[in-house]
Amino acid sequence: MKYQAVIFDLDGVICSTDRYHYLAWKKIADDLHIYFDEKINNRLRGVSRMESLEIVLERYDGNLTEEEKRALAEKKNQFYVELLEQMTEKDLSAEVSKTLVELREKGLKLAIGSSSKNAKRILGRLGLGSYFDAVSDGTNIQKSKPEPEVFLKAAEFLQMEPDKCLVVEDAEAGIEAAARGGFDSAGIGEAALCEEASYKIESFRDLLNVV
Ligand code: B16
Ligand code: MG
Repeated sequence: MKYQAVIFDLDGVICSTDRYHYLAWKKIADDLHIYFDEKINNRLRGVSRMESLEIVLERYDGNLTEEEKRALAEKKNQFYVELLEQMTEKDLSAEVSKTLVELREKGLKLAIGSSSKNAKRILGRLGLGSYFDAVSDGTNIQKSKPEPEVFLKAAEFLQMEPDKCLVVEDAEAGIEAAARGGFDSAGIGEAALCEEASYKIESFRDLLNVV
């Protein structure tokens, strides 16, 4: 086997919370009369909450203090967390769940590398609360993707060197983070178009052919 561990991004790889992020940011944008659409939302993938807010505010004419910005980010998160309440174990696809089991049966360690501060809440809702060998997320990093910190921490938690781990990502920022950290990466969805991705996969199951 080429790798001893797989580090998964969460939003967009293990589950689809992008719709909830979209709806929550849309509410913030509408309140401020800022134009916001799915295309802009795509730029928020893998990016931290405060950096996402800055992208949303690119089309805002007024001036906001740091305190006002923090309040907006907090409000967005409240909407988002309310939407997450709708998630259940049924939101974990059979393909993802089967593939995780098969990867583990091959002897691979499995970890999460997510920019989200809600990662553990989401894993809990999906019934994966204690499934992974390590969870590195927005709560244990200073710099989010495309900085490699979240993946380097995941490797450290697993006590593995980056070259023994494969990162799976749906966002360009995540593929770049993996490359900067010395990890090979598998790009899925939009990230499959990234030149820097070591492998381009069409579906989650294809990972079984990569490791
Ligand atoms: P939160 P990932 C990322 O998760 C999302 O893709 C990104 O859209 C979001 O802004 C970021 O988490 C922070 O999320 O507001 O919940 O802390 O793709 O790295 O798993
Ligand atoms: Mg993602």
